[in-house]
Amino acid sequence: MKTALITGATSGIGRATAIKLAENNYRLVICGRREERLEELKSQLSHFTEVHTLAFDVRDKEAVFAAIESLPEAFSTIDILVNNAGNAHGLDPIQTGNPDDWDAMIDINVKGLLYVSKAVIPQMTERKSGHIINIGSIAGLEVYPNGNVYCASKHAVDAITKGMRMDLNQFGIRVGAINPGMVETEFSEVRFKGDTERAANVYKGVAALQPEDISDVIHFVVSRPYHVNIADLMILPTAQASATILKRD
Ligand code: NDP
Ligand code: 8X3
Repeated sequence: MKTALITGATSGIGRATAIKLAENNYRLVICGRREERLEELKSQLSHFTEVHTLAFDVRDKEAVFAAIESLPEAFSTIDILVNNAGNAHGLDPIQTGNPDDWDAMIDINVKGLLYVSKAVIPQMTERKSGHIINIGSIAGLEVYPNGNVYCASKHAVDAITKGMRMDLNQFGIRVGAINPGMVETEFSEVRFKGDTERAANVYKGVAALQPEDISDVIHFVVSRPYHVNIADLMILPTAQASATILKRD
């Protein structure tokens, strides 16, 4: 049985991925800051598979390393790392953007992903096997107005994914990116700081992707034969043609 560690498993894409992998017999380490949600998901999934929870903030370097270090023997060999934790904070032009939002996006989406990877990669290089999936975004492939720093953080994820694939090639480790377009999750609620009406408007009239659309693909990617690495995928709702072109009904 393979073990997958998923960051950001308390909501949206990460939660759906945990459910999909549990149903398909992967042992899970589910991570996030909201401990109650982790425990709830654990009890929901425990009849499918073994689940271990790790509550930590990916911004906290020491906490990240301590959490991975604390894994009990049965969960300590990570075959698959899904670097999913992340969010947009704000949607403002650069001249009025809030530096605290910038810090959050760089610290979580970029540095957090690096810390978790750094904590897990040594065992993969040692074993000469492993699979890292980084959740990027269409925002990592295009820049859109007011997306400035969020787009920069996801462009960084794109660069880090490519760099990881090169550096880890000699160890036979698979590295790939999944770059979704619009997915209906708590993403917009976080971006607009709890303004649920503004968040709901993002998805109004658009058949947005659902988290399960992405978790299906993640399951497909991890279940390929080991010599196949799905290196890079962009997944859009049919209603979306680019970061800014959307067909609203
Ligand atoms: P959600 O807001 O639904 O989920 C975000 C997850 O990230 C939560 O589980 C949250 O857990 C976790 N997270 C956020 N900050 C931290 C932190 N500091 N430390 C640890 N965990 C954290 O959003 P999505 O599911 O949509 O987002 C998942 C990923 O997909 C992100 O990387 C996002 O950028 C990307 N993405 C989303 C798209 C969309 O349209 N929704 C499109 C393209 C990419 P907790 O709060 O419990 O810590
Ligand atoms: C999330 C999708 O278009 O808001 O990464 O950047 S978008």
